[in-house]
Amino acid sequence: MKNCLTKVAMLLLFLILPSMANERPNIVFIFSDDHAFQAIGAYGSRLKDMDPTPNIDKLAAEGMRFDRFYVGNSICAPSRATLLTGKHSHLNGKLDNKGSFNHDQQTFPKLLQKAGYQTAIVGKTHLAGKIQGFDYWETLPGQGNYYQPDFDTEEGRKTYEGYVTDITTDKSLDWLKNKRKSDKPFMLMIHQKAPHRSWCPPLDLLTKWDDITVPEPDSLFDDYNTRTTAAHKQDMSIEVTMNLPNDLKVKTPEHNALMEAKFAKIKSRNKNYRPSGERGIYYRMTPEQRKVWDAAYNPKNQKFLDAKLTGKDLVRWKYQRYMKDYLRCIYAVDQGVGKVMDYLKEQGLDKNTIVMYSSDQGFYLGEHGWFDKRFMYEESFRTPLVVKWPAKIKAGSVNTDLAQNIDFATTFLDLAGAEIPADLQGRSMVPLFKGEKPADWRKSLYYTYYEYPHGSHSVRKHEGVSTKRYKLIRFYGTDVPNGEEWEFYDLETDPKEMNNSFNNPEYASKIKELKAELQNLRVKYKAPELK
Ligand code: SGN
Ligand code: CA
Repeated sequence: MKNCLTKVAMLLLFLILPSMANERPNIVFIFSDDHAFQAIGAYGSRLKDMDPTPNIDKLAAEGMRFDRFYVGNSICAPSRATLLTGKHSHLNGKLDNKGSFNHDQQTFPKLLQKAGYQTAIVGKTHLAGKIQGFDYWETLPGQGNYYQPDFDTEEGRKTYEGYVTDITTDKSLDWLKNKRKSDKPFMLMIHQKAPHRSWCPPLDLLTKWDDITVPEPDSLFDDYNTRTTAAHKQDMSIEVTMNLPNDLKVKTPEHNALMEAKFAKIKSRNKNYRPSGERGIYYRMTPEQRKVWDAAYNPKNQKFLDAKLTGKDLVRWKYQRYMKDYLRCIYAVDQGVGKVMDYLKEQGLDKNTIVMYSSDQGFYLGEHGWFDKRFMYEESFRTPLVVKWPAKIKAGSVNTDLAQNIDFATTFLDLAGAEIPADLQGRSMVPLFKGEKPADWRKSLYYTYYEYPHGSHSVRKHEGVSTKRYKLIRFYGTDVPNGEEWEFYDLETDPKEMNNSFNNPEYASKIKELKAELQNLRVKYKAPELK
C-alpha cells in the first residue's frame, strides 16, 4: 500500500512539475543606453509635452514606475557588469569602460539557465569578450554603429543594412517568434544602443519636432558657484565639448571632403574597411541614406551657418539640435517597446511576462550646461525603471523606495524561483512590485566613479552616500592640497543640486551622520577606502 502511495505521489509530481515550470514568469528586459528619466513622458519632465515615449508611458500606466532607482557607478560598461553580477564595481572587477570584464565569474543569466530558463540577449553589451550564460546572443561589438551595424553572432561577425534600433527590436522579436522553445520560461534582454552619443536618429524621423522649441533647463548656464573643482574642470559641456560636425551634424563641404579623402586612403590599404565610430557615422551610410540625411539637415544647417551665432545664442542652438536628435533616437527605441508589447499581447504572453524598461545610467539634458553622465548628481545617478507584471503589480503605481542596479540580478533570480547566492549585493525588488516594502529595506545608497584621468570628459573620481533626502559626495585625488573635496546637498530644499551646503553649519550634524553612513556602506559592501 505504502509503495503504491509513493508511486501515485511520484506520478502526481511528474504531472505537476512541468506545469509549475510553465507558470514561472517570462522576463523581457528592455535596456537602452544613456536614456535620462527626464526624457520619459511618464516621469512628468519638462519634455513631456513633446510626447517622446508613448509606449514606455503606456508600460508605466499598466505597471509600476520607480522614481528613486539608481546606479552604483554612472557609466556604461560598469553598469552592465553590475546588472549581470548583482555586485558593485569593486567586486565584479569592472571599474570603468577601459578595464576588462571577467566573463568566467558568476552572473545571473548562468544561474537562470541552471534554473531551467532560456536566455537570450540582443544588442549592446559593452563587455569585450564572449558573453556567457545566453542560449542565444547577437551583440554589437563595442559601442556599435547606428547605420549598417555589425553584430557578433555564434557564426561570426555579420553586417546588417538598416538602423540599429529597428534591427535590435526585430532580431529580438524573431527570437521570440521563431527561435525560442515554447516549453520553457524565458529571459530576453533587448539592449538598445540608442540614444548614445552622437544621437543619430532613424532616417524617417530627421525632421520630427523641427517646428518646436525644446524647453531649456534652468541651469543651462550654471556657473558652478559653490561647487568644488570637479564641476569646474569637467569636459562635458554643451558649450565647449559638444562639437558641430559629429555631435550636431553640421558638416561643411570642406569637412566632408577631408573625411572622404581620409577614408579613401584607409580603404586603399584595406578594401574591407568601413568607417565606424562617431566620426564615421555619416560615411558609413549608403548613398540613398545620405540623400535623405542631407535633404533633412542641409537646409537647417545652412540657416544656422548664416546666422553666425555666438555666446549664449550658440549654446541655445546647440541645445536645441542636441535634444531633438536625442529624442528622435528615443522615439525609435519607444516604437520598439510598442512592437514588443503588441507581440506579447497578440500571443497571450503578456499575462505571464514581466516587461521592464531601464537604462544603463541617466544623462544630462543640458542641466548644469552638460551632456554625458558620470557625476553623482541626480540626472546621471538616477536612471529610469518601469515594470509591468499584470499578475502582481497594480497598474499605474509608483514606487519611491531607494532601489539600485545591484538589485536586478537578485530580482530576476527571485522571479524565477531560483536560489539566490549569498554573495549577491542587491535585494529582490519583488516585494516592492507587490506593494509590500520589507521593514528593513535600505535607507541609503553607495556610489563610486573611477574613470579618471583616462577616459572621456575629465570627471574626477568620487564616492558618495545618498539617503532619500541628503547626499554627500567625496571627490578624491583632485588638485587641492590633500586631494579631497566634499559636497553636500539637501534634495528637499535644493532638488536641482545648485548649492553645495558642505560648509553650512546648519548641516554639520547631518554631514557627520552621512560620513559615518558612508563608512558603514563601505563595510557592508566590502569596499576599499578610496584614495
Ligand atoms: C564615447 C563618447 C563619450 C562617452 C563614452 C562612454 N564619445 O567615448 O561621450 O562618454 O563613449 O559612453 S564619442 O565621441 O565617441 O561619442 S558609455 O555610455 O559607453 O559609457
Ligand atoms: Ca551608457
